[in-house]
Amino acid sequence: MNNKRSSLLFQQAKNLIPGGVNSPVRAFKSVGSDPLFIKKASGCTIYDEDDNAFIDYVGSWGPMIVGHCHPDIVAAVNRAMEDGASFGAPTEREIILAEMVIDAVPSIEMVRMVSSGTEATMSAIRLARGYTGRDNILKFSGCYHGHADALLVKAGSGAATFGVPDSPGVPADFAKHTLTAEYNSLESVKTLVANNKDSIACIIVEPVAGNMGTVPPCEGFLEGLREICTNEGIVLIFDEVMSGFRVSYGGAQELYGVTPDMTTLGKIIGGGLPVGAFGGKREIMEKLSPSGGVYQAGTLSGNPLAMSAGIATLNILKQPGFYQALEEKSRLVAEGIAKSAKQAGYPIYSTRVGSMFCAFFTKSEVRDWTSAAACDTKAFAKYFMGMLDEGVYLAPSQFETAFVSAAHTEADIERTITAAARCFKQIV
Ligand code: KE4
Repeated sequence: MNNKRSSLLFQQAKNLIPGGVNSPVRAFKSVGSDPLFIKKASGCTIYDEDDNAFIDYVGSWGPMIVGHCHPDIVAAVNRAMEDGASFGAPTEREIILAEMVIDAVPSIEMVRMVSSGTEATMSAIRLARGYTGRDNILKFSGCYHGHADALLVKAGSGAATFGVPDSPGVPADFAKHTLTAEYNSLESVKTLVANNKDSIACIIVEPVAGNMGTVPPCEGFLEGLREICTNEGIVLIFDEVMSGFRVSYGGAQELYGVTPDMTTLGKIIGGGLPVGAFGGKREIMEKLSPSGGVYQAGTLSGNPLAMSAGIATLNILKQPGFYQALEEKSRLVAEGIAKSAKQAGYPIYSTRVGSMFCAFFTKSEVRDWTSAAACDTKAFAKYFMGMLDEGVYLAPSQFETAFVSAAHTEADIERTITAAARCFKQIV
């Protein structure tokens, strides 16, 4: 595949931008290749700077659930742009999107818009701390909630329940307030809660984990977290930045029937423009400035262009049959890839929730970070590069999720499965 222009641009970018990218995972480091520079996209196809075309399963890491350049979204953003890009003042579009989010998401009675998922989770944690008067938070290994200091923390060694920084630049004093449990292990949560009685402000969890690959919640896990938080006065936060409006119109909380106290959103509700949101019970949200004392702010929060793209996107998602059609396409592609692996004699562990799916390069079950981390990432890298050569663009890491959009056709799915069959044969 000719990627001469991408390579040239990458060399230029590396002199100007750290690592040549504005977000680390885009650098293709874990697959040992230079990244492709993307010029444009349409539907489920992206085109790089060397005019190679790819069937896109990254979808900008989730936002592009209706496909790239959907005419309704392009028109909405163009109309908004003609009225003005940003005012730093309240607008009617913020009310319209807020109402749509509140109508859709069971836990949300009030919502605040921000400009990224990181801002949403960082703000939700501060609000939970302000609401409870408690300092500690609890997260799960393998879950990613953006790059706020409190969340770039890993479990302390041995019996130490306190967190330690997971990145230079995060003070130990911050990290010690973050406790880390094992995903799908209520026992690990109960132990930490018992050892830190009445000091935990919130538990934040991806109700469908999408940042260690796609890992569904085990039976009873979410219900168990709900019970623990209710009994202990802990704010339960579902980080649905990825799963929100993805696995169903009401998100994972609608799909699994478990209602958190707060929810964070992003990605899809901005239709590809910068957005994040956090919302929940009125009694919690009203603690937020200026109605309450917990401070949070943002120059471009509720930006008219992002609101317009979000409104147009949700208007498409709420059409009857949207998720049923997406479910069928997603089932076909995930099962087709798993079948190709099996026929090639290469064992993968395949997971899927709605239009989020993952092929784990392991023959064992994957239910948490420990089991995900045991995957053969070298074999995954070979598969990734093979699929790229076949014209299929997957996330450049074993520990990410693939996304199907409404724009993927049966022909795209057939091509993907055929490509996978060839790639697995090369790996065996
Ligand atoms: P942003 O700040 O990247 O908008 O959102 C952070 C975030 C929060 N919560 C969840 C569940 C997320 O998945 C994310 C961001 N997802 C990654 C994909 N694994 C974004 C890709 C990137 O970091 O470039």
